[in-house]
Amino acid sequence: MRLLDLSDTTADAVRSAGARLSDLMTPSLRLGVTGFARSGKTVFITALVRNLIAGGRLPFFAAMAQARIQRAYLEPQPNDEVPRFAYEEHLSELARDPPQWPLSTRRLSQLRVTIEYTPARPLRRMLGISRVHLDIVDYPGEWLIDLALLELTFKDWSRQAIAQAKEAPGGAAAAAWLGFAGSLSADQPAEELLAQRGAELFSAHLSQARRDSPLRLTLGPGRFLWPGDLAGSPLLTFFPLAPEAERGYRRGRLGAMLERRFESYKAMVVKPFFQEHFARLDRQIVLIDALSALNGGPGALRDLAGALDAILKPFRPGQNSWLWRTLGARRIDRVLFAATKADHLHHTSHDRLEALLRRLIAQAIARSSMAGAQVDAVALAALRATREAEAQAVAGRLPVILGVPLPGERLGQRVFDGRSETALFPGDLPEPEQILDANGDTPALPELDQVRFLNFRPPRLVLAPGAGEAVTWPHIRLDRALQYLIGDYLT
Ligand SMILES: Nc1nc2c(ncn2[C@@H]2O[C@H](COP(=O)(O)OP(=O)(O)OP(=O)(O)O)[C@@H](O)[C@H]2O)c(=O)[nH]1
Ligand SMILES: [Mg+2]
Repeated sequence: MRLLDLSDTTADAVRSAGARLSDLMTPSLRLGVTGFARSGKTVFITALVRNLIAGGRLPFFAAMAQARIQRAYLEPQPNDEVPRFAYEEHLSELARDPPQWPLSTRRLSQLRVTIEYTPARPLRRMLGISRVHLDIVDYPGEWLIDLALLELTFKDWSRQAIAQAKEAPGGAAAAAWLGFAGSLSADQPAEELLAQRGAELFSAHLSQARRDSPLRLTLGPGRFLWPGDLAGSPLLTFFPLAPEAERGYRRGRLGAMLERRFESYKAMVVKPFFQEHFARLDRQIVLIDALSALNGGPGALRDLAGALDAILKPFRPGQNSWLWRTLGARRIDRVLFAATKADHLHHTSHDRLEALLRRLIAQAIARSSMAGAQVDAVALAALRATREAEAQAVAGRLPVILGVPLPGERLGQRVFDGRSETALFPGDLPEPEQILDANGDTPALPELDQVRFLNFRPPRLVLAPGAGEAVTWPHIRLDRALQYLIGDYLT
C-alpha cells in the first residue's frame, strides 16, 4: 500500500469519527404531537417540517425571522422500531389537482429534522454554526386517556364501560354487545372463541359510538379504537364483564381470563407506551379541534373539557408514582395547547378562540397541579384554507371568509360540490365566559346555534417555485407555536 493511500484512508477515518462525535454531541429535542382523531396532527407536522425545510414566512419564529437558520433537512430517525412519518406522501397529497388533505393516520410515527443555525448569543456564535435534531413523535391523543385505566381494577372498569354502553342512544352495536355480554357468566369455562367474539362486539360498539358522536372523546381503551400496530393482537382480546360478586374469579373461568388480559393490556400496552415514548419527550403540543366541539353544542364542549382533564393526567405528580419515577430527570417542561383550524373563523374571532381554549385548560389545570411544565394556548391554522373579505348585508358590513367547501359539506339546504368558492359568515364567536361559566358548565347559548363551520379544500400551494416565485404556505400563528416549542433551543 502506498503511503498516500494510507494517509487518505486515515484522514477519512478521522473525518468520519469526527462526524460521529459531533453527532453524539448534537442535542436532540423530542417534540410530542398529539390530539384526538381528526384534530389536525398530520397537517400540523407536515406544515412544521415544510416551513422549516423550505424557509417559510414565520415572522414570530425568532431564528427564522433573524435569518439564523442556515439549513434544515430530514435525516434518518433514531428509532428503527417506529414507523417514519410519511412526510413526502402527505405533501404530495396536498399538491394534487385539486389539492387533497392527507389521509387519516392513526399510529405512532416519528420524523427527524436536523436544523443548522447561527446562535444568537455572541459567545456561542464564535464557535460557529450549531446543530440540533428535532425528533417529532406523532401519536393519538386517545392513548393518553388510557392512563386512567391503570388506576382501575377489571371490575371497576367493567362497571364503567357497561354504564357508558347503556347511555349510547339507540346504538345497535352497543345493544348487540350488551346482549352478548349479558348472556355470559363469569363462572363459565374460559373459551377463546367467547373472548374473541366479545372483543369484536365490544370494539364494534366503541367504533360505532365514536362514529355516531365523534366528540365523545373519552371512550376507550384507546387501542380498541385505534389499534395501530396491535391490530388483531391477542392483547386486545378481552371485554368488560358485569361483576357478579365481589369475591375473586375462579381459575380457568371466563372472568379470570378476561381479568388477566385486562391486566396484560395495562402492563404490556399502556405502561410501555408511557415508558418508551411519552417519558422521553421534552416538549408536547396537544391539538384540539375546539370548533367542532362548538358545532356539537354544550354536551360536546363538556366532553372536550373532560377529555382535556384526562389528557393532563400524565402531568400530575403523585397520581401515578411509577410514571413519575419513570419520567425521572428528563420530563416535559413545556406543553402547548393549540386550537386548530382557526381559519374557519374570521381573524376578529381568533383571540376569542384562544381565550376559550385558555378557559378550558385553566379549569383542567385548577383540578390538578402541573408540576414543572409551563403551559400555554394558541389558536392556529397549520395550513390556511380560507381568505377573508367583507360582505355588504342589511345590517352593515359583515366579516366573511372565502374558501372552497369540501364536496358533500352542507349549509341548510345547500350541498357543496367541492369546486366553487363560497363566502361564508361563520358567526361571531361568543365571549368565552358566555360559553363556559365559572363552574365549567356550558349553558345553552342561542348564539352558539348561529355559529357554523364547514370543512374547506386545502389551498393551492406552490411547492416547487420557479425563478422569482415565492414558497407559499399560508398559515395562522404557526410561527408562534414554533417559537414556544423550539425557539429557546435555537438561541
Ligand atoms: N381549514 C383547515 N382545515 C384543517 C387544518 N388542519 C386540518 N384540517 C382539517 O382537519 C382534517 C384532519 O386533519 P389531519 O391533520 O389529518 O388530522 P389528524 O389528527 O392527523 O387525524 P387522524 O390521522 O385521522 O387522527 C383535515 O383533513 C382537514 O379537513 C387547517 O389548518 N385548516
Ligand atoms: Mg393523522
